[in-house]
Amino acid sequence: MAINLNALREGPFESCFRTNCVHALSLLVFTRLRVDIWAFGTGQQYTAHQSTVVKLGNCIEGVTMVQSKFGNGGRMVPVLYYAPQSPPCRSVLMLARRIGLHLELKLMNEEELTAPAFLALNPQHTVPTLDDRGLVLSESRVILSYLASAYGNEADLYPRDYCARAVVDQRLQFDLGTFYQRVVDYFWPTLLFGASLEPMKKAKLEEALGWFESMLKYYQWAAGNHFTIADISLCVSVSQIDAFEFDLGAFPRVCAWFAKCKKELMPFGYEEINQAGANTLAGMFRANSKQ
Ligand SMILES: N[C@@H](CCC(=O)N[C@@H](CS)C(=O)NCC(=O)O)C(=O)O
Repeated sequence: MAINLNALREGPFESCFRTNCVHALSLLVFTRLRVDIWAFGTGQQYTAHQSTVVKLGNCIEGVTMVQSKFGNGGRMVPVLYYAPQSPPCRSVLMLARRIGLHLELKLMNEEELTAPAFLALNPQHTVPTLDDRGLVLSESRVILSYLASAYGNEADLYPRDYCARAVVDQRLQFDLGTFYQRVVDYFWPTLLFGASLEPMKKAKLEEALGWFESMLKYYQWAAGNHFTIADISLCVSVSQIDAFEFDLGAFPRVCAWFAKCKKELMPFGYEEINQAGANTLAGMFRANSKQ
């Protein structure tokens, strides 16, 4: 089946036409299984594997939309290497549910993480790791933005507008480098090794919570007036300290936002994915802090 170029000018394919690939490329969908792209003038044909999608640069948006329009029949679905209790994995799993993306899940144990085959994919041996037809990504927040861009139909989840997107990216990086990092710094030595909790690290975490409290002053959600992937990432971080019974009483906006996030994510696995994982880590924390 061929898609008429003009028919692509509207609806979900419009973004392809905002880019300069419009004059150079035509998209031809031959089967439900494959998207083929012909470069005008060159006679060259590309299939929509990741490497060619990258070569095609700006056309990536149009290609992925064609793919999502025609579903996964026969195609490889993205593979997610994961561990259910891992906070960064929980955010990716909830996003996948939210955007209706089927992932092939590969549960990883410690031994498998350092096996040569996995190290070849991700030398850092961390989960989540995503393999989408050869595009291998670690770092959950990057996976969130990639999946929302490539497969999401909800414009606000990871906005295209570069100003709005920059705010989302700022919040994601605040979570990665500051907030969630301080959660790990404070709780993980006890969780993993039974070490005593350190008051200085608690103060650092409270400081980060105070900054997040200020960010919520002017917006309904973490990165603006729409629910975004930054809410998913930060919600997982806050849910973890909540499960550790950390007192959030001094941060009323964080508490109100957290309650809204739970409601928003409830249909997308909040209980079975996120709360269950948070409870598992909280159980380990309690057991180790008694030793
Ligand atoms: N910043 C990374 C953190 C990934 C990470 O450290 N994952 C942990 C599980 S929560 C892991 O894979 N640990 C196993 C290891 O480092 O070998 C992300 O957000 O994806």
